[in-house]
Amino acid sequence: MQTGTTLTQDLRVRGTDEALVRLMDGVATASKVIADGIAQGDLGDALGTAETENVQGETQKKLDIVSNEIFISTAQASGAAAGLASEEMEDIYPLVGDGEYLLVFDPLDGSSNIDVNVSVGSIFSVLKSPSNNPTTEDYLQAGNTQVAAGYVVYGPATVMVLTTGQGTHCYTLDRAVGEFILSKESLQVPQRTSEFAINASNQRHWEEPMQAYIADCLAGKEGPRERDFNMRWIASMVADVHRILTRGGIFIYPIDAKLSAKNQGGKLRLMYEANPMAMLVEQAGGAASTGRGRIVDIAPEHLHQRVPVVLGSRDEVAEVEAYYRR
Ligand code: P6P
Repeated sequence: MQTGTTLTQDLRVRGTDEALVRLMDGVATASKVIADGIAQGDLGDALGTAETENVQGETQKKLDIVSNEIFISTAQASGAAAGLASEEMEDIYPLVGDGEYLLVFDPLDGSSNIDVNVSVGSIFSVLKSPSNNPTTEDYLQAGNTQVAAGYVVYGPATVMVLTTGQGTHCYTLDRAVGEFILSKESLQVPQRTSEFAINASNQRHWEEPMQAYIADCLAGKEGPRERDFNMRWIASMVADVHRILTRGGIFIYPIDAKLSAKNQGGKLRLMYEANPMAMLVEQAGGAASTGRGRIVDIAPEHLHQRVPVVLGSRDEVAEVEAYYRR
């Protein structure tokens, strides 16, 4: 009998700060509990809709609330975080103790997919805390200051994909042992792709450069791109990004007239969706842009700020940016 390198062993081998190891171990514990709740499906009592809405005005699933609470308790138990921010909570959440990090997370992204048994995920970002009693402003740090970023995809396998700035690595949950085991090191996103991911039902609302870019992809060999493209859209960011980190592609959630009309800068949230995914993709040799500039260079203005997201294969992200420059 033998097992591979566990998450905490691998982090220590990479020289990771011990408090950060403890925080990541807390996230791993939270995700094991969440994975179990999801796997029970309708047999468990975690599915179904709660009678509440989150700060985004979205109806919450019971598991959204349970997942948020699990992240809070495991982060507090780690003793490594001074505070938390979550998609499911309007305000920051101070923790007791003298933790040196801030954990910013979406505890269960794509939860509308749970009822139809499609992969969902948890997304998290780690920042340094400037003080023991961080204010909301202390969380508003650009993505290029992230200490670590990752997600857990709850799919046929439960896989954590994590970067601490030394590449992007995969850890697969060995349910028999109850440990995340290093399963893929140093992911590399192929530079070139012929596969795009976008919710095409919003096409009439897109800005002109995005309409032109997608139209040219759809024109295939006879069009200006001179090759055929494939499309995928799971409508679960973690699942779409995992595919792109694994085999390449470009993921796009652009700003559109509907979102602008609601005074929203996009659909996806900067602090706990776009920034962590951007770090993971860049650490794997890909690119992450709003279409007009690098996501991790954005100076955040508020906790639940939304941004357009164009990320994945570096050459294709550059192609989209070229359409916006024309
Ligand atoms: P749409 C899930 O609700 C989410 O936040 C992301 O996980 C996903 O990529 C996107 O929204 C799906 O949006 O408009 O296709 O339902």
